Amino acid sequence: MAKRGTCRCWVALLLLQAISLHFGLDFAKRVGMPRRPKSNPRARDRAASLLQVDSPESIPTTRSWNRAPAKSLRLPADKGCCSFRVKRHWRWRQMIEEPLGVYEFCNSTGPPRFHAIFASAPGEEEFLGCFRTPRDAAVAWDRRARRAEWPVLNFPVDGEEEGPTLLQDRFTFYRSKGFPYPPTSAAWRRNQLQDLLKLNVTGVWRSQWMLQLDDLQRSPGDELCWSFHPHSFAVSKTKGANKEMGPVKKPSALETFSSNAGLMKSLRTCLERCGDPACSPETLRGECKFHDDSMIFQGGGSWIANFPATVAAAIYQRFAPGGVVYDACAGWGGRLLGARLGGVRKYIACEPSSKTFAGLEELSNLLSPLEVELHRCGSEDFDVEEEVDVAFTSPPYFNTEWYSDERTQSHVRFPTVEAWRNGFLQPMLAKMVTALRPGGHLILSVTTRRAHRRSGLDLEGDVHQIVEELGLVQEPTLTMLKTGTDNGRKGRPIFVWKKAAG
Ligand SMILES: C[S@+](CC[C@H](N)C(=O)[O-])C[C@H]1O[C@@H](n2cnc3c(N)ncnc32)[C@H](O)[C@@H]1O
Ligand SMILES: *[C@@H]1O[C@H](CO)[C@@H](O)[C@H](O)[C@H]1NC(C)=O
Ligand SMILES: *[C@@H]1O[C@H](CO)[C@@H](O)[C@H](O)[C@H]1NC(C)=O
Repeated sequence: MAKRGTCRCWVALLLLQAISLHFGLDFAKRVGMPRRPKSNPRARDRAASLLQVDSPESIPTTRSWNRAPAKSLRLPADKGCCSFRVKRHWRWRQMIEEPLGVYEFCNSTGPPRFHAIFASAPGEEEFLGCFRTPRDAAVAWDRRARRAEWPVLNFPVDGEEEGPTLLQDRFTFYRSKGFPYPPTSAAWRRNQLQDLLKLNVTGVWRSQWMLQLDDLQRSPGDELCWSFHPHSFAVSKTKGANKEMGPVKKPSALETFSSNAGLMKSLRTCLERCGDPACSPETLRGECKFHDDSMIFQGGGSWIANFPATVAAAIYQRFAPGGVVYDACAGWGGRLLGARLGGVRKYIACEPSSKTFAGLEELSNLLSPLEVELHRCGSEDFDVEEEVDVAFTSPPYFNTEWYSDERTQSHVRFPTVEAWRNGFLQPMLAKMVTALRPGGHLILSVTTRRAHRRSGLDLEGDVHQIVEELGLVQEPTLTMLKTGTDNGRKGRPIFVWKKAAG
């Protein structure tokens, strides 16, 4: 538990805070070692009242976002800062008590330094500087947080909440409630769909070839899709396709939640990076996908992503208005939901995982008047019976996501890169192309990752070679921008080909 200071100490800190704000960080840097401020009693009352709800579903969701999957933030190694290379190992007490936004790093030559890191926008982290003491870093972080009207702070003044003291309460709450699954009631699902149908999906086009959402990691419709796939939180990503040792699984969101370290890290970042003092189920689910279950702060969780429904809707609206579409690997339902939002007449798809298939069937019952035809099989074996206007999918990336151990999973049936390419990727693409009407479009969301290349899989290259051999003509590539502030730097490509008319 956090130590409580005396009342005098708290007043002194308030003063100090005001002075340091006034004179800038140089002053704060000269102040000695940090002392924990007294916790804000009102914040604690509010925290307590938040915890008196019966079900996690009724905790209000405040403004929040989830970050992009693990990436290492490049920190300047000059000015006495430490490089990012040394990962932070926590002790349990530190996890609860350390100020928000402060990361201790050190290198073999120098003393430890404290870096203040602020999440300035979805997927964007801002480096605020490195400091001699945690307190200095915490003050810098608070100052930035106030500018962003962050509701949780290290050194709160009247009416603000103190982050670290909330952690223990949240931890106890979620330990007793269990994993914060999304709501599943019919009424909740209907409301979600009603709201989604009000969206103007045309607005997702930022220019002719660019699609943009405020936050790709948390896009409209995701929650509705997850509601039908509670098993998605038990899915693991793998660390590449190591040929000798076989794939190494990362912890799933459920495993991260189940470990004390994973849950505490996730709750910390709900406060410090998502600005969600309630640590709502929605925010926490995202954070559990980001973190692993270790005492090291390194990301490392299984970021299982859905294809954004509104992006799919915008693509369908443009390439297949009122038409028939085929999705060879349906996945979590982002494109199925997108077909409804984009005014498609009929959606045909394959999905071999039995749990995911069941979820998609349930989702499709909600989506009339969209006609839905789902097939529980691998798409390498499936011939579409009618002509389609668009064949659009995001195929599994060999074995980087471990959806299920069933034999129908492409990476289980074809366990080597070579066999997977010839046995799954090629026939799937050939059958998609066959299904297309003359003048119809093949659309694929694929990227080659470093881990793929290391294990000899160049998904992007292979897909291009196969589709070219199938005789399609490539059209300009669409870019799906990752955040609202991205200017095309981090976009993900969506490739488009056209089948010759006549
Ligand atoms: C398209 S999803 C990847 C997640 C993705 N971002 C999405 O769009 O939801 C990959 C899906 O392909 C499925 N899959 C695996 N083997 C397959 C096969 N042989 N044929 C078709 N789909 C397959 C997996 O079960 C998984 O649901
Ligand atoms: C290691 O720490 C020393 C002293 O703080 C610093 O001068 C040096 O630049 C650091 N090196 C790296 C690689 O961070
Ligand atoms: C939807 O958004 C587009 C582009 O942002 C705009 O041109 C169009 O008028 C909007 N449609 C409706 C019904 O608001």
